[in-house]
Order: sequence, then C-alpha cells, then structure tokens
Amino acid sequence: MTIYASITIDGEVDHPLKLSFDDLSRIEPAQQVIDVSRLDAKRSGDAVRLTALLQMAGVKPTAQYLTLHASADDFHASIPLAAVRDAAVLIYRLNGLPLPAKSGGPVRFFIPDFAACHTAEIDECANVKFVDRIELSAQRGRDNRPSEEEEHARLHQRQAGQAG
Ligand SMILES: Nc1nc2c(c(=O)[nH]1)N[C@H]1C(S)=C(S)[C@@H](COP(=O)(O)O)O[C@H]1N2
Ligand SMILES: [Mo]
Repeated sequence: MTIYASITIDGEVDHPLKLSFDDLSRIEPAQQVIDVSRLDAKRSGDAVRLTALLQMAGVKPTAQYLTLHASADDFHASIPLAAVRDAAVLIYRLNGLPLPAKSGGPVRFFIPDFAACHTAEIDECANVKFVDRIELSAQRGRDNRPSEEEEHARLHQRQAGQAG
C-alpha cells in the first residue's frame, strides 16, 4: 500500500493546507504533546493537537463533521467535530523520526478517551491510522468503519497481518 508522508486539511476551511513531517515538527511547542504515553500508556511517540491544525486552516462555522481519510488502505471515519475538537491529537513522530507504518504512521489520529469498538460514534475504530486527509464538512462524510461484529473481527485480523 502507498502511504503518503503528508497530511491535507480541506473542505469547510478558509485555507486548505498540506503539511509535511517538518511542518508538523515546527508547530509551536504549546500545541505539541511530547510523549503520548501520558495520554494512554499503550501509545508512544509525539503528537500535535488537532486544534493547531484547525486554527491554521481556519475552520468555517459551517463545519460540523470531521472525516479522517486513509487512502493507503481505503479506511474512513466521519465524526462530529465538536466531540473531538479539543481532545484529539495527531501522532506523527517516534524517537525524532516519522511515526512508522506499523504504529499507524506517518500520521495517526488519536482520541485519548475513546469508547470500545463500535459502541459509540467516537470509538476506538475512529483512531484512524495512515491519515492523509482531514476533511471538514457540514454533513457527515465517508465512513466505512465496520458496523458488525463479524466484519470488525475480520478487519482486526487483517490489521494483525499487516503489523510487524
Ligand atoms: N487506516 C486504518 N485505521 C484504522 C483501522 C484500519 O483498518 N485502517 N482500524 C481501526 C480499528 S477498527 C481499530 S479498533 C483501531 C485499532 O488500533 P490499534 O491497532 O493501534 O490497536 O484502529 C483503527 N484505525
Ligand atoms: Mo475497532
């Protein structure tokens, strides 16, 4: 699968952006989360706050949904913006280098207090790996998170196969 090393923010924003690893690293220290294991013991690496990217892009008041696109494996999740606006982060760096694919890099969306898989709109499945585009929209966007237990189990099996 092709994994893009940059992330695009577009849709209902004043200035669509495309940010590289260096661009993310240069975001002001107040917006960086150094060592995400402080948010979740199972995660490692450094992140930037979603709010930093939203501020840079200038989110329009019409934006109600945030859609996370991973074109590498055609995975998409669309969630209400208000619910994740302040808490979500994008993990992009591990030991000073771009986050490796096996950790969901180069960029991985992460909501610190996610619900168990498909128990709510914002669940663990919305922690999209290989995110290359964040789209803001007035209506819910593309979402192909598995809705059924069996489909979900198959997805997890595929992911286990991809890792390592
Ligand atoms: N790009 C992409 N992101 C994804 C998935 C996927 O298949 N592709 N699976 C989701 C699901 S269903 C879950 S539960 C979590 C699992 O994350 P983990 O493998 O880091 O535990 O990643 C989510 N992010
Ligand atoms: Mo999941």
